[in-house]
Amino acid sequence: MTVHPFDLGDLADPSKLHDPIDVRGADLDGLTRQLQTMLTIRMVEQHLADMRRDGFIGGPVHLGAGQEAVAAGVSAHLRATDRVFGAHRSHSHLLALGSSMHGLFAEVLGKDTGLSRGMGGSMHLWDQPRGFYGSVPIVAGTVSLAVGAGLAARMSGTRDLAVAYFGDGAVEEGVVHESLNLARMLKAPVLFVVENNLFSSHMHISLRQPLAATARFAAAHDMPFEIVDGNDILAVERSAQRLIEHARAGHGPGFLEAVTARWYGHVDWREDIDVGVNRSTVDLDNWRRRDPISRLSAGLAAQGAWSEADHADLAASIRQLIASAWQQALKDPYPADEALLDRVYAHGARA
Ligand SMILES: Cc1ncc(C[n+]2csc(CCOP(=O)(O)OP(=O)(O)O)c2C)c(N)n1
Ligand SMILES: [Mg+2]
Repeated sequence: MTVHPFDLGDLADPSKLHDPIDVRGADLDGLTRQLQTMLTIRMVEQHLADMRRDGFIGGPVHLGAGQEAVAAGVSAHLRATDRVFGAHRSHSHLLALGSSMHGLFAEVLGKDTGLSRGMGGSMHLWDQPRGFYGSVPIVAGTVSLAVGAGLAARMSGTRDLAVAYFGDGAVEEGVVHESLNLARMLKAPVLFVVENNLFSSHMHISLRQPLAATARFAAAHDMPFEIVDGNDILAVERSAQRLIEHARAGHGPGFLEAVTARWYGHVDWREDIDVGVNRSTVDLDNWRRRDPISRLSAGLAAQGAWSEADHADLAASIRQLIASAWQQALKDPYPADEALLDRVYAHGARA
C-alpha cells in the first residue's frame, strides 16, 4: 500500500494563509507593476459586475475576482509570441497580457470594435497580437488546441510555448487527459495551468473527485508539476518561471496547479452563497482575507515600497481609464447586420 503525496493541505483551507507576501529580496519594482496589473483586472471585473447587474451587458459574464495573481504571475514570463488559451472565465488571462480594456468592454457590449468584433461576448475573447489565441465556453475545449499550438511553435523553430488555462472542473473532461498524454509523448512546449478554485459551477471538488489536488494527473503523465498558493503572486511567478524555462529549453510540458478562489458566484455579480454546496459566508470572508492584492500591497508596504496613498492614487487612475474606455465602448457602433455570418464559415466554405 502506498500513500499518495497529493494533499493541498492549508491551500484548500480558507482560514489559513492570510499573511502579507514576504517580498524581501524580490524585484520590488516588478512587484509594484504586478500590483497595478492585478488591481486593473480586479477593478475591470468589478465594473463588469456592476454593469451586468444594471442591465448594460446583455450576455453572461464569468468573473474571476480573487484569482488575479495566477494570470499576472504566469504572464510575467511570457513573450508576445507565445500562444495563450483560456476558457469561460478569462478576463484576467487576457488583461494580464496587456490587452485593451476598451476591446473587452466593446466585446461584452456587442460592439464592432470588440475583440471578437462584437460577435462573441465575454466568453469568446481573442487578441492574437498580444498572444491571446482565444477563449471558448466549452469546458476544456481549448486544452488540446494549446497542445497543437505548442507543437506548431516548435515546428517553426521558435522557443515559444503555449499556455492552457483551465479549471478544476475541466480536468473531469477526457480531452484534458489525452492532451496531457500527447503533450508529454511529443514533448510539446506547453504550460498547463489549473486554476483550482475548488468549485465547478456550484459544486465543491470534494463532491466530485476523490482528491482535491489535480496535479496528480500530471504525475500520471510523468510531467513536472508545481502546486502553489495561487493568491501569492511571488509563488506563482517563481513556479511558472521554472516550468516555462523547462518547456522553452525543449524538455516538454509542465503543469502548474494554482489554488485560489473566486469571490463572485459561478456567473455574473451574485455571490451564490445560497446555491453553492460548501460555499459559506464564513469561507467567503476567509477567502477575501487571502486576497492576492492586499497581501501583496501589505508585503510591499512592510518594505517601505508602497503606501495607502500610492494605492489610492493607483485606484483613482485606473478608475479614470475604466470610465473613459467604457464611455468610448458605449458610443462605438454595433456590427452591420450583413456581418452576422462573416466569421461563421471559413472563407470560401459557403458554396
Ligand atoms: C463541455 C461542457 N460541459 C459543461 C459546461 C457547463 N459549465 C460551464 S462552466 C462549468 C464549470 C467549470 O468549472 P471549472 O473548470 O472548475 O472552472 P471555474 O468555473 O471554476 O473557473 C460547467 C460545468 C460547459 N460549458 N461545457
Ligand atoms: Mg473551478
